[in-house]
Amino acid sequence: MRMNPSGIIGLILILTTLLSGCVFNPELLPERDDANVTALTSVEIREYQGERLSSITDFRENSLDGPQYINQSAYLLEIKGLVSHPLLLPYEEVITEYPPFKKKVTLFCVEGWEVTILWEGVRVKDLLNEAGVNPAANTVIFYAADGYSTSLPLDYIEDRDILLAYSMNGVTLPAERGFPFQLVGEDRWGYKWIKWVTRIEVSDDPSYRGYWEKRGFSQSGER
Ligand SMILES: Nc1nc2c(c(=O)[nH]1)N[C@H]1C(S)=C(S)[C@@H](COP(=O)(O)O)O[C@H]1N2
Ligand SMILES: [Mo]
Repeated sequence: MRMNPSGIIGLILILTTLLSGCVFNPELLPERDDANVTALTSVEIREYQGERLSSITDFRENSLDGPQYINQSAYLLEIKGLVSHPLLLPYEEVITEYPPFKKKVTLFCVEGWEVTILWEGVRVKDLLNEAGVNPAANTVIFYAADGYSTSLPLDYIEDRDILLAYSMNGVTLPAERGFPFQLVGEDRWGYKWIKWVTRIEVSDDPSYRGYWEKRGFSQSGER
């Protein structure tokens, strides 16, 4: 039987999502004493506070260079730029040393689809505060493993408690969804929700343009 390419991609996505659920290792989870944070499970949550959530397989994978497969033990999150002490943080350190938050937020892609997911992650501002933000800073630029980048105002990141998510619907982000981290760019178009984040640069250049912004999409990304 022949399958068209989108059928094959869909099948691969479903299989890899199922597989990542099976090999999900609870040993990797941080220990928490925060009673508000639900322990992560390998089965995704589909309802939160009485409302339906989308499935983590409802996304369309149309990233610029396909899914990135990041090696967790080699991974380091770099925080640099206008900070008093740049940081290089291993995955476990981000997850265990910073307070966890969760939020139900909808991602809207400019292509006309949307997904509502329960995200869990750390606040970007908590990472930035650890690095010590220079008072001249006004912009945060994010870079990813596939060469993608985007930027957002520092005020937005701080005032809105913007999350760097490591879990969606109670499941660790699969590679297709941006493991180890995806930015939860609430109230901004999906192209601001950078996946596979490797570097966060604090800057005083509000005119920096990321991948889609350079190609004509709005700099603010406001919907
Ligand atoms: N690194 C990286 N992040 C990215 C993209 C990308 O191509 N590369 N695409 C963006 C776009 S356009 C959207 S709509 C969201 C959607 O997430 P998804 O690809 O998991 O569906 O990811 C965003 N983050
Ligand atoms: Mo998108």
